[in-house]
Amino acid sequence: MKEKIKLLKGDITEQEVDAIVNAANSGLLGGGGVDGAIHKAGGKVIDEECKEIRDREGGCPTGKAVITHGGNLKANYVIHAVGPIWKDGNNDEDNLLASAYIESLKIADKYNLKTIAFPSISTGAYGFPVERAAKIALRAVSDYLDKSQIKEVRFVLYSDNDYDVYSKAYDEL
Ligand code: AR6
Repeated sequence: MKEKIKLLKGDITEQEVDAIVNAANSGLLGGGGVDGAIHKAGGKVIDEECKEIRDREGGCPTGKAVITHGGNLKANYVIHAVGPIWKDGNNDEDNLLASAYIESLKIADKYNLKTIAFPSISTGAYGFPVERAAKIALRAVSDYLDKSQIKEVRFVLYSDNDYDVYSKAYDEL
């Protein structure tokens, strides 16, 4: 359901939604990029709950997601999704990327969350080509929303180029 998807340019840490999604790593250790920004803005609650999940479950596999509270963020929750590291496109990268989005939305539905914001997972440090990622992300989310209680999904793009790429993919959806 494409109509429930909104694209905007901005900083995901400032979004007033039920949950923001983090582009995390399997160790849930924090890092650079959007992960670093979310851990910094949310504060120690996020670090502590990530550590609990790491101690209990050993982290989060690629293509899956876990949830913590949002700490000092406006969002009540952070869903930490782990996208694939891009190699050459022949290592299941497309499916793993779609899965990172879908698993995040499944957790949101389980927690009865209605508004969710995503960054462009895997297209920074993990090197996934953004044109290809935008098509996969929008298709996966749009299809999932056909059978979900979620009211709005925002893609919060950090650069003008990413915003343009996602806009084109949205128009072609
Ligand atoms: N709001 C929205 N988008 C942002 C923000 C922000 N505040 N900051 C960066 N981006 P990346 P990945 C964009 O590298 O490729 C981390 O170290 C950024 O411009 O954050 O999934 C993790 O710990 C890019 O378009 O995530 C992992 O080890 C997008 O977010 C690894 O990087 C994703 O870039 C994950 O790599």
